Amino acid sequence: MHKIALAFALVLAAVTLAKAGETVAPAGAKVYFINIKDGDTVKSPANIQFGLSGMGIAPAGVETADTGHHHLFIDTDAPEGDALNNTIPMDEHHMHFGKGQTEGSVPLAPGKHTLQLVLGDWTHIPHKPPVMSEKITITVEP
Ligand SMILES: [Cu+2]
Repeated sequence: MHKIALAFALVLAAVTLAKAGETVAPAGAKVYFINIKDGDTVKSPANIQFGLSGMGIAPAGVETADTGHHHLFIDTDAPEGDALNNTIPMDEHHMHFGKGQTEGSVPLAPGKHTLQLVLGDWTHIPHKPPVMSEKITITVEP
C-alpha cells in the first residue's frame, strides 16, 4: 500500500519536474511598465499599466502558445538560475494578475519601493528564456 503511494508520488514529481520552466517564450518578447518609470513619485494606490510585446496575455490555467500573465514583484528580486523553474510565490511581494489584467491598482506604503514585472506561464512559472522588465525604484508620497 505504502509502496504504491510512494511510486505514485514519484511519478507525479517527475511529471512536475518535466514541466517546470519549459514554456518557451518567443525571441524578443518584452514586458515593460507603460505609465511609470524609474525615479517616479506616485500616490497610493498606484495605478500601474503593464505592457507586453511579442507575446499575448492568457489567464492563469489556460495553456496557449506564446502567452502568459503578468506578475508584479514588489521589493523583491526576480528569480535566477534554478529558481526560474519554480512557481512564482503568492504573497505580499508577488502580485499575480491571473485573470489576464494589463493594469493594477497597487496599494503601497509611503517611501521607496522597487517594482519589476515578470511574465509567468499558465502554471505561474517564468518562461524560457524569462520575460522580465527592468527593476525600477519609485517613491510613494506620504
Ligand atoms: Cu501567476
